[in-house]
Amino acid sequence: MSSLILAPGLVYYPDYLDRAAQERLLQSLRAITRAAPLFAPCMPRTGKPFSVRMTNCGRLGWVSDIDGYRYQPTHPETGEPWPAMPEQARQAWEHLSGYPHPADACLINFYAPEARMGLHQDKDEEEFGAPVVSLSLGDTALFRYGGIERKDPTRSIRLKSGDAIVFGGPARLIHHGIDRLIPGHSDLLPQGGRLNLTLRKVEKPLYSIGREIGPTSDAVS
Ligand code: MD3
Ligand code: FE
Repeated sequence: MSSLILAPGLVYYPDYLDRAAQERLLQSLRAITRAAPLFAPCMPRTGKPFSVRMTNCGRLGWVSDIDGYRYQPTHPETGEPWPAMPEQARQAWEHLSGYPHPADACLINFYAPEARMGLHQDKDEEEFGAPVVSLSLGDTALFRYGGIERKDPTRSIRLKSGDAIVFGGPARLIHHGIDRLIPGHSDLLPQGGRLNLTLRKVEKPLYSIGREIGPTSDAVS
């Protein structure tokens, strides 16, 4: 498996999923969106709709509405618990996160050909010691990332169908966004567009096995 370190804490895995794995994951996502339909989130306060539609799987899901951004255990429209995470998503987290607890949230973003996502930081989680793992399916996206400060310089890379990217450590709180899709690079989604999965540990783990933070055995030796 090839990987490229793009910045401290930012590791890119081009072609992490081969075509057959992409098709299997897409089938799982179709089942998930039947149970937990894509919804159109809107900006807190203004109520301005996002161009990206979303749903979630796993124990917790990220939602945004007029009241704010938050993680919750149920779908905002159906009121049902989120569907379970597909095996491939759990495996990707285990393989790529380097984090000793399972993810508790998997946000599924759907980009129609004109959708975009402005530059932002992900700070709605309690646990910044865990990385965020992203999997891309469908059309290529022009992904932009910068630094901790909004004014920091930015760079762009193309995220293709099957690519994975991991943001941890010093990269966990960098600004990032999707400038636009580049159509016609993948025929995975028959109607075009892009799906992105972001896997996260939202809550602080209830226990720690000592690899993460705090005093270690060094403290008594
Ligand atoms: C860098 N999604 O859902 S994935 C998001 O392609 C989000 O749908 C984009 O940004 C998408 O919040 C980008 C790559 C990504 C995800 C999480 C990150 C980059 C990140 C968290 C911290 C830093
Ligand atoms: Fe983000």
